[in-house]
Amino acid sequence: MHALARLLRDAQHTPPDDVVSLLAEGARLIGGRDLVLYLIDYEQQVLQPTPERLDGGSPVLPASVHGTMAGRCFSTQSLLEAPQDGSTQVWVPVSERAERLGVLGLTVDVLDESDRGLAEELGLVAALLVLASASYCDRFHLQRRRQDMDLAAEMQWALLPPLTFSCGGTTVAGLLEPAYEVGGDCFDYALNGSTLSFAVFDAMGHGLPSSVIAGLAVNAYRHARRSGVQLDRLLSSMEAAVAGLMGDTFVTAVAGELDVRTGTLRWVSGGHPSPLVLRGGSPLPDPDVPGSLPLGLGLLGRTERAEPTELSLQPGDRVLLYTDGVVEARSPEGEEFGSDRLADVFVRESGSGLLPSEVLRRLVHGCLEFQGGRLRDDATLLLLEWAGP
Ligand SMILES: [Mn+2]
Repeated sequence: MHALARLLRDAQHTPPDDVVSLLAEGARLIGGRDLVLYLIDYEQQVLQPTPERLDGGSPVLPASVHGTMAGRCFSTQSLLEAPQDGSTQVWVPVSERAERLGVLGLTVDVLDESDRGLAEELGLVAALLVLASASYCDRFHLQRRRQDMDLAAEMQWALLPPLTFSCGGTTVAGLLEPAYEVGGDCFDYALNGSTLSFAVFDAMGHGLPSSVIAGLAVNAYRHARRSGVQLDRLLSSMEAAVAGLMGDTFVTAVAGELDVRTGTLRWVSGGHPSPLVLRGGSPLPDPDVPGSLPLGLGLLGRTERAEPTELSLQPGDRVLLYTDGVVEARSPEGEEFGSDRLADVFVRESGSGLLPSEVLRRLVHGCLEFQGGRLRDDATLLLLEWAGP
C-alpha cells in the first residue's frame, strides 16, 4: 500500500485536472499501461473516457454500461480481465464505498493475485482523487456530461449527497431524471450513529423556480436535522422556512429515520406517496397512513401533522421512495406507469441479485423508456436496503 499512498502525496502538488497521469504512475506498479479513467455520465448510461486517445494514437471510445466489459465492471463492481492481442485488458471499479464513479481500464502482460489486489486499491485511490479534485476544478463534472445541463439541473446536482452510500449492511441509493433538466425533485440522507436519516422532496412546478424551492427545502431539512429537531416535529419546522419565504408555492416531502441496529423505520409525509416495501421478493400492503398536505400552501400553524408511521424491517427488506413523476409518467400512447407497474419492476429487478444502486439505475431507466425517453415531470427514486444489524 505504501506505493499507492505515495500517489496521494504526489497528488498534493499535481494540477487537480491531471488525476490520470498520477493513476498511470500507479498502474506502472503492476506493469500496467494505456490507463484510461472512465467516469459515469449523469444518466448512468455511458462511461466517458479520459484520455480520449492513447499514447500510440488509437482513440478511446465511450463505453455503454449495457453490453461492454467496462460497463459490466461498473454494474457488478468487480475487477474484470480479458485477453487482448497477447496481453490482458483489465477493468477496475472506481468507487467510494457504494458510490460508483466509474472504471479504470488498463493493459498488462500478466496479472497475478497480488497485482489484482493492487489494481483494486488503485481504483479506490482513483475515487478519492476524483472526489477531492472535483471540488476545485470543473474537469470531472464536464467529463460526466453528454449534453448541456440547464441551470436548474446544475443547482439540483450541487445539492445532492453522493448518490449511493453503504455502511455495515445498510445501503441508500438515489437517482433523478431527467439528469440534464431536472428541476424540483431532490433527496438527502445522513448516517449519524445508528440513525440513517433520509428525505425526498418534490417542489411544485418546473425549472428554475422549482429548483430554488427544492434548494430551500433540502437546506431547511438539513438545518432541522442538524439542530436536533425530532422526526415528529420535522415537517412543521421545515414548513416555517418554506411557507415563510415562498408564499403560495408548495413542496411534497417524505422524511424518515431507520435505526440501523434494530431495523425500526419511521417516517412522516407531507403530501408524498408512501414508501413501497419489498420483503422476501413481494411488496408489503400499503401502510394505512392518513392523508397529509404538502409543505407551504400558507398553512403554517393551521395544520396538525400526523405522528410518524412505524414499521419494523426484517433483514433483506428494501424500501423504495419515489416522487409522483415516476408513477404519473405516461407512455407515448397515454398509458400511466402507475404504482402497480413500479412494484412489478421493483420486484423483478430486485430478484436478479443486483446491487441496490444497479437495481435503482434499471428502475429509473425502465420509467424513462416507458415514456419514450422523454419525461414530463422529474422522476426521483431513493432505495434503502437493510441487510440486518
Ligand atoms: Mn413531481
